[in-house]
Amino acid sequence: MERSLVLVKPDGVQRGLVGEVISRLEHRGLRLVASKFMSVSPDLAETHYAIHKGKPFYDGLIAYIISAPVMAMVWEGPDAIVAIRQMMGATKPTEAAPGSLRHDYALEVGRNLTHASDSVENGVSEAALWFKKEELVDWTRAVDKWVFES
Ligand code: DAT
Ligand code: MG
Repeated sequence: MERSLVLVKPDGVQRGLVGEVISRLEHRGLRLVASKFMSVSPDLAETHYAIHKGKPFYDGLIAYIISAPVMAMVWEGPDAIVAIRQMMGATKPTEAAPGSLRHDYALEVGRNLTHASDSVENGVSEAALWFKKEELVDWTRAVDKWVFES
């Protein structure tokens, strides 16, 4: 079972798309582990996007992510990293596959609606960065056996 941090970024929150993102993740069969509606501090934004420091879009990216609240979540499932990245679509919305969230709801890379962890290791570390251990809920669903093969 893999875990991914998922953010509905400020544009998604402002545009009323939190429910749409959650709905798609639920319908796919992924299991919610944690959620928190929150303002993002500059410190958290800089740690989260540390890998992009120095790139031309970095300052704009930090300004964007702290500009309004986000919906932060952790979702899990088999191959959750690939499955969720596929649902988000390519970073640049005009390159995102039809049917993906970024294709269906976004136009610009600087307003691309969501974040999802890009590797199993980053899923673990990003979940730990955004959530306390006790905020991550281990649970089973009655439907798990109909979604997860084992
Ligand atoms: P992703 O969010 O698909 O994982 P990323 O980790 O490469 O993409 O970049 C993080 C965010 O930074 C991305 O969602 C939007 C912004 N970004 C990335 N590349 C950009 C670019 N070339 N111009 C402007 N913003 C960019
Ligand atoms: Mg990324």
